[in-house]
Amino acid sequence: LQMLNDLRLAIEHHELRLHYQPKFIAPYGPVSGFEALLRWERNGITLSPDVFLPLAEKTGLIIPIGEWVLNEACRQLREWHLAGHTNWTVAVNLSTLQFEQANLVEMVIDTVERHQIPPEMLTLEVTETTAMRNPDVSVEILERLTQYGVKASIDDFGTGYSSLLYLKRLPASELKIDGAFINDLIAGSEDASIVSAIIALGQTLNLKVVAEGVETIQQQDFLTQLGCDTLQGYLLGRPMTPQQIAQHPDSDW
Ligand code: G
Ligand code: G
Ligand code: MN
Ligand code: NA
Repeated sequence: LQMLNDLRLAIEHHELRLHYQPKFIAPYGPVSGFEALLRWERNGITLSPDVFLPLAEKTGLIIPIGEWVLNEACRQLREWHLAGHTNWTVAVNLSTLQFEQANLVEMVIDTVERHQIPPEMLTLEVTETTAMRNPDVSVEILERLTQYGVKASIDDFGTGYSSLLYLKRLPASELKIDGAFINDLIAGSEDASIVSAIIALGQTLNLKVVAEGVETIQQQDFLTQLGCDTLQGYLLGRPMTPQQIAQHPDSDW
């Protein structure tokens, strides 16, 4: 398979990039941080992770790729901090295989130490489905990471099967409502009730609630009314290169 051969070489050929999508404190900012989103520049075409991550996951290549992502995100975080953005955070997505790899905790701590960044500025996003696969183990892994200081976020929330008992025990600081509930969000809809319930759950469990996929002003206003803490989506900012972020005209960032 040509794609697999190319993907094996993508790291050493310097074809992987991170784009960063801003997250805003509701309703209008400022920027609280960014989610790192992987891209592969393959023969002049930018590929999204949906195209190559399933293959990376199946073949185990996600392990070196994931280490590259974490290292690059920490390097960027360090650079932003030195440039004065000392309150910007970066969130990195972890796949199931990465989350379950034996030396994840050591690898994360080692990377943070090497780049000399405050661990609190790094968030690890783990999907609800991944976190609930083996909840006792997830609690233990996240406990070690959060004791060190790194933050944890439960991604794509609402699409998995959470045990509320375990959700309560997971030492996460953030819940990300899956974009599927935000797409058609209007007052009075079924999605509005679900989103409202997730926000209430987050507040009860002392978790910051993030909405992703915010595309309209109506969604932005409504989510703010419902008490959502943080907003992310094309309305507020697309995934961008670090250069685009450096050139952003809004000083309120
Ligand atoms: O970025 P979109 O930008 O197209 O991302 C598509 C999917 O890929 C999302 O589910 C996102 O969580 C996932 N993703 C993006 N970047 C990374 C990454 O660095 N590692 C992992 N494991 N998943 C990622
Ligand atoms: O699974 P995860 O939530 O990590 O993935 C985030 C995905 O959502 C990425 O593919 C990212 O590019 C995409 N995304 C970010 N903002 C928006 C948005 O406003 N609308 C849509 N449709 N997708 C978005
Ligand atoms: Mn995510
Ligand atoms: Na998500």
